[in-house]
Amino acid sequence: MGLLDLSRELMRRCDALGAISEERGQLTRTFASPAMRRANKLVGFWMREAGLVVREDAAFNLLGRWKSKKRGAKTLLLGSHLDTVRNAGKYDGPLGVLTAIAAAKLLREQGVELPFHLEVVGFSDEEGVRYHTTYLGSRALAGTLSAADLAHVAEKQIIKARRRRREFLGYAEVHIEQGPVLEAKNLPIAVVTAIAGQSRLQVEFQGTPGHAGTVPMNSRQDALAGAAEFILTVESVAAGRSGTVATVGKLTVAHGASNVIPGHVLLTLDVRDQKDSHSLAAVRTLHAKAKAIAKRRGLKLTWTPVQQAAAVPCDPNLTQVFSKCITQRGLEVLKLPSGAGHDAVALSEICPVAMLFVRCQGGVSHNPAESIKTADVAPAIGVLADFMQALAVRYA
Ligand code: HGY
Ligand code: MN
Ligand code: MN
Repeated sequence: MGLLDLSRELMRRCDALGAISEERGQLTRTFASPAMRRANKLVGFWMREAGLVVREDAAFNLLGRWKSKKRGAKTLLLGSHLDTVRNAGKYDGPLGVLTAIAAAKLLREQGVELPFHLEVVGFSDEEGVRYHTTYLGSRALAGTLSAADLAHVAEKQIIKARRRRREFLGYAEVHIEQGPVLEAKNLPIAVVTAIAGQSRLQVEFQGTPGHAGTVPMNSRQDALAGAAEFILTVESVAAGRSGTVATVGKLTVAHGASNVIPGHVLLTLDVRDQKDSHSLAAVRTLHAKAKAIAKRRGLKLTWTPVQQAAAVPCDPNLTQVFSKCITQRGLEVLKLPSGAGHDAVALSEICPVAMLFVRCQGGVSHNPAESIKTADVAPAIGVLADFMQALAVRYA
């Protein structure tokens, strides 16, 4: 099968996978849900069709293995995640898994023998929608989950997915850019230099629930009004710090009703920067501002860090191999940092990591309007296959 046929097939597979959801009328697949099991079943079929030996590990990660004949071979891990955010697009995650399957299929059909085992992985929980902590599947595989990480996870057995630390020679991931640069430069793919760090927190404002019709405005402890003031503060603090982004993505009003003054509000806070010192400074500033708002409004503030993921540089050697493969295909090498988090962050704890970005329309992602072009998938599959062959020369 040539590159264009493989790309067309991949696009059809993204459509089929995009129809597997736990929510009617929109694409949502969260950790360990029945929809995720159905997705693993379908992708597992495609892995087998490419000649890979398929299994699901204890963390519900889907793994397709192409065993090398070389004794004592290490393993190259390629893939991305199969879970999604709510009301997601169909390429964030699946593109990376399906590109890896296509590249493996291309090399196997060419009769290539690799001096390393190849494993294609579909991680089970990169987005962290279910437990608000990201990289659950990849951290389980990397063996870096702490007892604290597992405290709120029902599926304790995921810790058994842990692999040997020295097993992998590297991890590479193909992912949509989720930004506008490739489109602006009119390039199909780019190589990733680093992945932003992220701080995920839970913030609660507790006031006094009351009757909307009888409590005078100057004697209210309105938790939602306090949260609203904080949310606008998050926006203005981040807007004032170049390179820092901050988002309140989820807001829950307890016992919400139109005629009740909100007494308890829970919100999520996501703060990122390519420099950890910058995002940590922004979190400290926002904590101080939240305290001041709570004090002035007579609210109780509960500030709970949920997860701190450090910024991760991609491995210069693997990145150089990707750059060479891009050049050999006659394409310009563009190097981009990633503002989005990826499973490569978790894998970087146990092996070198590298990433390839693929252009997506308008840079739109975490949105059903997410879209890519078949013509851009072809060079991604080709470069990934070339990457594997370049490493085969190095590890022969
Ligand atoms: O949040 C992120 O950056 C990724 O989509 N999980
Ligand atoms: Mn993703
Ligand atoms: Mn995502």
